Amino acid sequence: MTATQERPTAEIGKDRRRKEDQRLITGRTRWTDNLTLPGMLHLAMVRSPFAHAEITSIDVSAAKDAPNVVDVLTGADFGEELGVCINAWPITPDQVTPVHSPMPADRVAFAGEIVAVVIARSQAEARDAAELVDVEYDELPAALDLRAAVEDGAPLAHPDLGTNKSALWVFDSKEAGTGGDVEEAIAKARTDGVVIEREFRQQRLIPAFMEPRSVVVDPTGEQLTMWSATQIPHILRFALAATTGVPESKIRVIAPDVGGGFGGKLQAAPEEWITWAVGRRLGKPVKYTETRSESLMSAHHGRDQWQKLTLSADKDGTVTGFKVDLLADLGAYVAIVGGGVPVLGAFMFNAIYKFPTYRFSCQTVLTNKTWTDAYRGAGRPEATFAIERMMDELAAELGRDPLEVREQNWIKHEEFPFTTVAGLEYDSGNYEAATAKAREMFGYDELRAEQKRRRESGDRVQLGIGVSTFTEMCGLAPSRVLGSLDYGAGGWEHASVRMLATGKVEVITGASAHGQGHETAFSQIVADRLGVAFEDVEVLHGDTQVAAKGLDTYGSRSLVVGGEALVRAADKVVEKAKPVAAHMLEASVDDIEFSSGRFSVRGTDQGVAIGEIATAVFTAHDLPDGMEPSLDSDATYDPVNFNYPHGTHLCAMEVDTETGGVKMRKYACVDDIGTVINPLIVSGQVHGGLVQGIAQALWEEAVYDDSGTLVSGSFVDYLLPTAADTISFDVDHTSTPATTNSLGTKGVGEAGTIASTPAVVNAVVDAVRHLGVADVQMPCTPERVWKAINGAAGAG
Ligand code: MCN
Repeated sequence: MTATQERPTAEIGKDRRRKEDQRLITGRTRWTDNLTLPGMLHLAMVRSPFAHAEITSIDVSAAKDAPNVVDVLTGADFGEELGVCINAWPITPDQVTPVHSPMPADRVAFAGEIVAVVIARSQAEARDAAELVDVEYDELPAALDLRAAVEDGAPLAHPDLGTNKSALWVFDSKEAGTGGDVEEAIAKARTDGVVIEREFRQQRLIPAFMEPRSVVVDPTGEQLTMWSATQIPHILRFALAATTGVPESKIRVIAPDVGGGFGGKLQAAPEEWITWAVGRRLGKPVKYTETRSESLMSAHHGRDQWQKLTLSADKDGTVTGFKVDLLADLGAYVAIVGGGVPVLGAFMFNAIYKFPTYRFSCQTVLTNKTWTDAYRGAGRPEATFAIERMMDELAAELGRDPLEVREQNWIKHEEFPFTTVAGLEYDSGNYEAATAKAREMFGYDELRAEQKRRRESGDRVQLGIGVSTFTEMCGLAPSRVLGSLDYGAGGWEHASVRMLATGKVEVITGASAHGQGHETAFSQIVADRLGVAFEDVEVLHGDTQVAAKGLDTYGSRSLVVGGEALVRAADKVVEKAKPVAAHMLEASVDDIEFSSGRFSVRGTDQGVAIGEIATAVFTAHDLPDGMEPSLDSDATYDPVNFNYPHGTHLCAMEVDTETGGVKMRKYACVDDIGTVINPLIVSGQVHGGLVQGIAQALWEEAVYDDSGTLVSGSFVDYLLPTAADTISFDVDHTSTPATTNSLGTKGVGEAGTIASTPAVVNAVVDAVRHLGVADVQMPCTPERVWKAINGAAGAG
C-alpha cells in the first residue's frame, strides 16, 4: 500500500510494526483463561435445548454428588441476588422490553439460555457434572420467523408482554424539516420517472472472535476484581455497580489482552453476571470459560433484518426519494444497544447522496432466538447494503453505468460541509478522488470490456462488476446527540499523559483495544506530539484501576475520540513544561518555542529537551516559584460531531452459470480516512474488515431449524472463511482530513466490513443480470445462485 500523507511528521503516517504483536504471537501474553488464582473454582453452565419452554423442575442431586462438585445453583436459588442484565437503551418511550434475568427460574426464551450453574474444583469436572443436571421443560410455541412474528396470532416470544413488537422508530425528512415528502416524490416518479422496489434480507451473523468469552472473579480482596475478555471494562464496571449496589470504587474490572470482539463483547453478558454472583456468594475466586459451541449459541448475534425499500428517480437518474421499512430481529431480549443498531443505520441509508426526501421506519421484534446487538458496523453495513444495491438496480433499470449514476447523485467535494436529508452534517469528503483512484487500480474499463466479450460469446463463466461507494458515521459519539436520542450514556473519552523521571512517557487511555493495535498507534501520536522516541512511550489500558475513566472501544471511536483526548493531554504537558524550560534557560516564557521535543529560546541555539525537563520536575530542586512538581496531564474529550470516512470499493466476481459457483476475481478499494496514523495497522484493519463483509455476502449465516435449534452451531456449519478462501486485495487510500479533530483523522475499524458486502453481491447479480436475475439472497451460495439463474424459488 502506498500512503499519501497530507500531514507528514516524524511519526504520523509511519508504518510501525505493532508493539503488542511480540507478546501476542509468541504466546507470552496472558488471556483471561490463563489466569489461575489460589483456591479457584470452575463454572459450567447448563443451557436450555429449547427455544421456548417453561421450566417445570430441575433436579441437581446427581450433579451435586459428582466428584469435586462444590455446588449447583439454579435461578430459584439465586432469586433477587442475581439482579437483571443491563439491557436496552429504549429507542422509544413505549418500547416493550422483557425482563432479562441472567438465569431465569421459570421460563427460557431461546435455545442456549442458562438454567443452572455447576461449580467444581476443575473445569472438566464442572462440565461433566453439568451433563447430570436433569431439567424438565414444558415446551411452548416459539416465535422464530421474523416476518411471521409480527402477524396477528403469531406465537409470542414472551406471552406476558402480549406482543412481539418491541418498538417502532420513525424518521421522516418532511417532519424533521431536513427534506421534502417522500410519498409525493414516489407518486410523481410512478407516473413520470422510475421507481425501484426491492426487499432484501440481512441474514443473521455470529461474531466469531478467536478467544471465546472468559471471566474470572476474585472476591477475596478489598476490592471485587473481575477479569473479562470484554470490549467494555468501564461500562461493565458501571453496570455491575448500578445493578448490584456495590460502589464503583470497590469494583475493579480488567480486560487483559482480548482475542477479538467485533462487537460481540460489547455486552454485560449473563455469564459475567452469574460468575460475579457465584464468586460473591462463595467468597472464592471463580472462573468461567465458554466453549466455542456455547459462544456461537449465546454470545449475541448480529444483523437479522428484512428491508423493504422504495427508491424513486427522475428519468435522467436523479434520485428524488428513498423510503425504508425495516423489520429488525432483537432475539429474545433487548441487548445493550440492540434497538440502537437499526437506529444508527437510520442516518446512513442516504449514504453519500443528495436525496431530497427520505423516510425510515423500523419495527424491532422479539423472537425466541439468541439476542442480537452490534456486529462490526452495527447498522451501517445494513444501510450501505440497501442503498448500494438500490443504486445498482437503478443504474440497471436505466441501462447506465452504476458509477456514473452514483456520481450524478453524490455530494460533490466542493459542497462540503453538507447537511444530509437524515440531518447529519458531513464535514469533509472527496468521493470523486477516491472513485477515480479505485477505478484505475481496479482496471474498471478493461474489466467492463471483458464482461462484454464474455456476454457476447455466451461463456459459461460470466463476469460481474460490483460497486460500493460508502460512507459511515463513526467516532461514537457526541454526548449531546446521544442525549437527544435518550441514550443513557455519553460518548466522550479520557486520556492521561505522564512524563516520568527518566524522560519516558506513560500514557493511559480509556479506550480498550481488543486487536486494533492502540498501543502502537497511540504511542505514535504521543511521540509525535511530545517529540520523544516512539520506543519511549508506553500505553496502558483495559484496567479500571489504571484507567479510572473511559468509555471503551466500539463504533470506530478510539482514534477519533480517544486519540484526540491524547493530543489534548499531551499538549497540556507541553504547556506545563514551558515555564520550567523558561526557568532553566533563564528566558521569558514568551520567548520559548517548542519543536520536535525541544524547547528553545527564540532566535538563539539555547535549548533543553522535554526529557531533561521531566527529570528536573521530578527532582524539584529548582522549579519556578509556585510550580507543581509534576509533568502530567489529563483530558476528557467529547466529540463535536460524528466522523465520516468514505471510500469506493470495486469487486469482480466470476459466476459459473451452470453450477452457480462464484469466485472472486479482483477486489480493489480506496478508503478515505483523513490522516492515517499508521498505514500498516490501517491496512490490517481494512483487510480484516473486508473479509468479514465478504463472508456475509458469500458464506456466513446463522441457521435455525423449525424448532429454534441453532443448526450452524459449530465451525463445521457456520462457514467462517480462512485466508485460503479469499484473494489478495488491492488496498489504498486518499486523504481528506476531518475538520472536527486536530489530527484530521477518521475511523477505519469497521470501514471494510461496511463497504464490501454490497460490492460482492452487486458483482454476483451483475454477472447474471442478463439471464433475468434481479437479486440473490445472501449468502450467495452456489445453490441460491443456481436457483436465481434457473428461476427457482429460494434465491432472492
Ligand atoms: N487508525 C489509524 N489511522 C486512522 C484510523 C485508525 O492509524 N486514520 C488506527 C487506530 O489508531 C487503531 C486502528 O486503526 O489502532 C482502529 O482504529 P479506529 O478506527 O479508531 O477503531 P477502534 O480502535 O475504535 O476499534 C473499533 C473497531 C470496531 S467497532 C470493531 S467491531 C472491530 C475493529 O475495530 N473489531 C476488531 N477492528 C478489529 N480488529 C481486530 N483485530 N479485532 C476486532 O475484534
